[in-house]
Amino acid sequence: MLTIYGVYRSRASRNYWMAEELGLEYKSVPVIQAGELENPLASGARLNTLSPEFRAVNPMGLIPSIDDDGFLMNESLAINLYLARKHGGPLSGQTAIEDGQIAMWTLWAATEVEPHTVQVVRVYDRKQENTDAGKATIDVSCRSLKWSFAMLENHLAGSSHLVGDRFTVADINICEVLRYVQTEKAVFDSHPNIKSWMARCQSRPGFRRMWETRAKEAA
Ligand SMILES: N[C@@H](CCC(=O)N[C@@H](CS)C(=O)NCC(=O)O)C(=O)O
Repeated sequence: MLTIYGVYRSRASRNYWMAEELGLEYKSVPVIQAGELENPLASGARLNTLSPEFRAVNPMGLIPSIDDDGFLMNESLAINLYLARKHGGPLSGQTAIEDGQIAMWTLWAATEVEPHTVQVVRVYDRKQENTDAGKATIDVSCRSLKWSFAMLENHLAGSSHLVGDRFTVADINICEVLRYVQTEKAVFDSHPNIKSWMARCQSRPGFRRMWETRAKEAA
């Protein structure tokens, strides 16, 4: 049985979406970010990223983690690659070239894209999007993403999805990293191929189920 540790309002959303796409049975353990609690180490505090029980699963104290029949694993994007490899099917690479492309897109998302998109989502999490400092951070982050967006836009001009002209784990991984800047409508309006690809990915029943559960999650 697969257990996913982490609230839906975290990078665990990627793994919940993946599990939904694969039709897996899974258990969710809603570990919350310690910063969301006043006193995360108080006795009786909600299970959080500082809780010793969770640190036994991930000593880094970061969500998500999984326990797949005793196999513990961290790192949201790598977890999705593992689940794709384990369960096979169209979401996974079918050839060495597709495996290479999926790894390339995923590492690109982690190293070139997410460091910038996460800055934007943090501004909104702190409700600073209308402050001068918040606007400046959003502006710098979006400008840093210029070449990444240009490259992806160009790629999607020639194919419906990232790899093999079908929906794969690469689409989940990249779509989730880009979701953090979806608040910046002008960026997507000026990249219509990315905008319509994201809409296609996010209209899938697997994403919708994850998103609805996320919306109902207690804050
Ligand atoms: N590279 C990691 C990053 C994990 C991460 O930073 N998770 C955040 C939540 S999205 C976290 O657990 N932060 C710790 C905290 O807020 O206490 C991954 O992709 O899994």
